[in-house]
Amino acid sequence: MAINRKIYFAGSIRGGREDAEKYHQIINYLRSYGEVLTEHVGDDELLKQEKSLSEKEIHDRDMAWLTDCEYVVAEVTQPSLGVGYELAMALTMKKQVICFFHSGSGKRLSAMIAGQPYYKVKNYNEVSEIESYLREIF
Ligand code: 6IA
Repeated sequence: MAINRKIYFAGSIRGGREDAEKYHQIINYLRSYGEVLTEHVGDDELLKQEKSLSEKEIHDRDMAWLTDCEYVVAEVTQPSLGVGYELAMALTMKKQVICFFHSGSGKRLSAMIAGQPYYKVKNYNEVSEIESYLREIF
């Protein structure tokens, strides 16, 4: 197993935290496959520490991590401007991108993500399904 694989996890923060527990679980699965650079996205306690950073510091640090990573894994059910921005940057940077969408959410994924074949979008009903998707990918 390549322990030094760097994974950038993206999930909604100011877009809404309804799915935060799912992010937490996905990050736990991802830890088996590499170093997750953005653990705070699934951890409200860690996020509180971000309050000491300016908006620019958050943006610049996240962009440095995005540049540094090999894989971007995004949970895209809760629409988020930040996640959309990260996905667009990841495409420009030619990162490997995997998106997870909760099909039982009653939401519809933006056509700008669903219609871009570069993004491998996987639909799931239970978060536990993501574990087997990740096993196939890594
Ligand atoms: O637009 P959003 O806030 O929903 O954007 C979420 C995405 O942008 C996540 O995938 C993060 O990688 C990134 N992001 C946005 N805000 C932050 C943040 N602090 N810390 C780290 N990454 C962020 C936000 C303020 C905090 C004090 C609650």
